[in-house]
Amino acid sequence: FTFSHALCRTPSASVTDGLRAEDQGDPDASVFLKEHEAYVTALRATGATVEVLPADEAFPDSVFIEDAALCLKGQAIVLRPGAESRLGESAALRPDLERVMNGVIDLETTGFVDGGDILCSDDEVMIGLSARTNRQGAEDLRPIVESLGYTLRILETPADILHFKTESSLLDERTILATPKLAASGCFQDYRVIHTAEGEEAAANAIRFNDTVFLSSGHPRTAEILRKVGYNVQEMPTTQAALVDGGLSCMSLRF
Ligand code: CIR
Repeated sequence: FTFSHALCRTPSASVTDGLRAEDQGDPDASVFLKEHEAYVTALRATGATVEVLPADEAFPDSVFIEDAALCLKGQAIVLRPGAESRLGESAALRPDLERVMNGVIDLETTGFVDGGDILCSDDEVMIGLSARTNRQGAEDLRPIVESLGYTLRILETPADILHFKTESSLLDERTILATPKLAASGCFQDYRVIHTAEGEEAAANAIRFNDTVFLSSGHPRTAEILRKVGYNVQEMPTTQAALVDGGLSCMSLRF
């Protein structure tokens, strides 16, 4: 959770066509832009260098840059997102990864992996199978992450959750914030788990970025729980990302 850099992408005007499980109205592209700017500013305030790539109108969901790649130990692994409209995001991002990372490794697979299904600690990469990430993709990722010194654990993302990290995030080396529902699957037994407060499940898509835990606004009881155990919590509005099933972790690659 200590990072010197992040890579983000400006939300496109086409974000109004972003994928969503349930339609609660289109996001407003200009409000999205403002929330995104605040996000970038907050990451920078931790001391990190944050590069913001230009919007890519061809891909409505490209603001959710985390799904197209995984950054580990200075290397970028170019993934294969599982939604048809998002498959091309990887190739579009690759030249930038070549430029900013020490090396780029392509996930060669006929399967699929979305970065949102991957939760990393210092020594372990957990990958949740979901509607976007299948076993073939996960198995083909295994040798790559093992060659970088991590163990890979394949888990199940419960059926009605988009991504594994929609409902979990790393708070520190041994602590995970998760919804009671995801934690109940037993996948975090080697970690200390802090549950989101009832009715605040969306708070689980948080990010620990250097000294700060960024939490989506509107989850006061979860914020309180985290502050009580000593985390420095900063709340950030994600109202527009939420309309297209996105949250804080999806909007950056951290390295
Ligand atoms: C999608 O359905 O792919 C986007 N609308 C949301 C992606 C959110 N990404 C993430 O949780 N890592």
